[in-house]
Amino acid sequence: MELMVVIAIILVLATMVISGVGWYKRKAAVGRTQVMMASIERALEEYSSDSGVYPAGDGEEGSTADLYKVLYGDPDGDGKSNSGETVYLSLLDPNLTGSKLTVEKVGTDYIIMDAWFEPFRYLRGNPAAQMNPDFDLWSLGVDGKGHPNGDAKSKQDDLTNWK
Ligand SMILES: [Ca+2]
Ligand SMILES: [Ca+2]
Repeated sequence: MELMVVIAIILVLATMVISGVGWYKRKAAVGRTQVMMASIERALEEYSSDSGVYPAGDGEEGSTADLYKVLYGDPDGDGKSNSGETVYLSLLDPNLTGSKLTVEKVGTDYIIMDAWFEPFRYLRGNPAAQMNPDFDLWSLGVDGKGHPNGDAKSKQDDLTNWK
């Protein structure tokens, strides 16, 4: 009987530790994604103050392809910044490993991923759909679903630049 109680206590403690670790990991991923978004936003502001425009984006999975090109100075998309181009965000180097930012080659494009390895979404050039006048940047969060087509619940964990 006593052994059963000890086992039960151990199981309860193990469950607490596991859910605590899960909570901590999730919190860390959220923080990492927020830091990435802040870096991208800052680089976009610098790019726009130099060039007078923001790159276009349709808010779909591949919508950070042009962000990568202009912010990393790689218009030909070969994974290396071109000489003479300004690098606004050197963390976008696709060859960097262990970086805070992850850039993945999808088809012929490099796209920017959040901490859950889901593509960031970027919308610019569609004022009717945009939440911000300049640009929308968001992560779908841990569930990989959300703005604009997901249901209300899927949007709750989204990380966005408009709220
Ligand atoms: Ca290049
Ligand atoms: Ca979500």
